Order: sequence, then C-alpha cells, then structure tokens
Amino acid sequence: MCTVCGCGDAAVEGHGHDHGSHHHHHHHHGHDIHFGRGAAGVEVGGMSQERLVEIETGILSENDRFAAANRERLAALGTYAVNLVSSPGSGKTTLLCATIRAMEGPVAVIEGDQQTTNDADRIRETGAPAVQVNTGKGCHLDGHMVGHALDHLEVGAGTTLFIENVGNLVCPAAFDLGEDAKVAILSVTEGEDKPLKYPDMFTAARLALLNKVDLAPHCDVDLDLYEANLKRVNPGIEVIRLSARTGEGLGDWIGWLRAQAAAKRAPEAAE
Ligand SMILES: Nc1nc2c(ncn2[C@@H]2O[C@H](COP(=O)(O)OP(=O)(O)OP(=O)(O)O)[C@@H](O)[C@H]2O)c(=O)[nH]1
Ligand SMILES: [Mg+2]
Repeated sequence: MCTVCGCGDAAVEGHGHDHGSHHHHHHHHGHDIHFGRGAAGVEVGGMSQERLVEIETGILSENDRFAAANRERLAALGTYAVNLVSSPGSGKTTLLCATIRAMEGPVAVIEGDQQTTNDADRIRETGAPAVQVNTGKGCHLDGHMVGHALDHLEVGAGTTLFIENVGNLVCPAAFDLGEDAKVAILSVTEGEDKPLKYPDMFTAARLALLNKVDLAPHCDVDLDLYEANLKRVNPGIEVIRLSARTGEGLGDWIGWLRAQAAAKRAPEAAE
C-alpha cells in the first residue's frame, strides 16, 4: 500500500494472494521476505491487517461510487472510454497521438500526470480536445478526478474517450474510473518479466499493447515469452504488438477500439 493513496486492493478484490509459493520463509535459501501474504496483501508497520483492510475498503468503495456515476454518464452519452495504464515512458502519449491521427470519429482525452501540462499540449497539437489533470503527490487518477475532467470536455455519441493514467504500474490498477476497459501498454525495453512482477495491473487489463516493437532487434527481448508471461497472469488478456513510431500494428489496435465501441452500442448484436 502507498501511504498517499492507500491502494493495494488484493484483500478487497480477493485476488493477488499467494502468487504461487507454498513455501515458508525458512525454506528459502537467501532469506527472501514477502510482505504481501496477509489478508491485506500488504504490511504497514504498526497497523493490523484488519485495520488495513478497513482503510482500503473505505477508500475503494468511495471511489467506486464516483466511478459508477462516470460509467452511467458515459453510457447515457454513448461514449466508449479506455483507461490507458503503464509504467512511465512506455509510450502512452506517443501512441495516443498516432492513434488520434489515424482513427476516424471524434475523440476526447484526459491526461493524468503528477506535474506539467506537457502531455495535454502534445494531444492538443493533433487537434483533439484534452484536459490535463495534475495529481501532485497522487500516484493515480481516481473516479472523482475523472468526473471533474468530464465537465470540461464535450463527449457525445460515437466519441472515444481516452484516459491516460499516471505512469505507474502499481496504484492505477486498483482504481476504477468508470472506463469500459483498462488497456495496459508495455514496451519491449522493459523486459519480459514485468507481467510476473507487477501482476495486479495485468490482471485488471483486458488488452495489452506491446509497444516499441521497432526496438526489439536492439534489445535482448523474447516477444513470445513476453506474451506468455502476460497470459500466465491473465489467461483472458488480448495482446497486440505495435510500434507508435512506425505505425506497425496500429490498424489492429484501432480495429479493436472500433469493435469494442460497437459492442457497447449494440451488445446483443456483437455476440
Ligand atoms: N522507438 C520507439 N520509441 C517510442 C515508441 N513509442 C514511444 N516512444 C518513445 O518513448 C518515449 C516516451 O514516450 P511517451 O509517449 O512520452 O511515454 P508515456 O508513456 O506517455 O510517458 P509518461 O506519460 O511520462 O508516463 C519518447 O521518447 C517516445 O518518443 C515506439 O513505438 N518506438
Ligand atoms: Mg504520457
């Protein structure tokens, strides 16, 4: 759990416990330590597991109320929304700019960063409307922030709303914003083991975009293993390999968005 946001949803959502080990500490050579095996999925010095679960449940249920209101509002407007989550620098903004330039139909963007309006400025250069949300010490967007940002955007039937979350592979996983899908972006330079080391994010995501494939020949990266590790954490996750720089795979991603938005408008027809 981070002391700013209190996130760490393992206990609340009932997953994330015991990632694969039935060994006790003293069975390990090298004295490895795991602080995430209690009911709260996390330890904070001086606090009981029960108190931690209580705090997390309070924060997340409050967030869920705002997220539900956003979801209702977006459904009434006929707007499809994705929440883009990733570590810093995986290419969210670059990919968004390329996506906006390549896709048809209206878009709107909410940009989350601790500081600066750099990313909203980059989005506005494409001609798309964007609202920057600065979180200060906050490490993720929450439902309340997104509700306020929506007040400053014109979204309507057929609009695709992109929410670029704060670059952070941990905390944004726990916070529903009212989106239709979380989409995780990973870049080939980060290493194939990231899904295994930060599983909550990839459990929460419906689609993983494996970005910067143009750099794969320069990295010691095994793309098949990268994909296998994603499916180990989340067997249902879809994966698209792409490059925001060369445009490779961009059509598949835009096709995915189009299909998801169509399924939201006419759920029975999409079956
Ligand atoms: N070679 C290559 N570089 C890329 C690609 N996509 C993004 N980059 C570069 O990666 C760097 C980070 O890209 P951003 O789009 O700012 O990443 P971000 O995820 O929005 O970063 P934060 O918002 O700070 O978390 C920039 O230098 C981009 O030019 C790609 O597909 N290939
Ligand atoms: Mg960015």
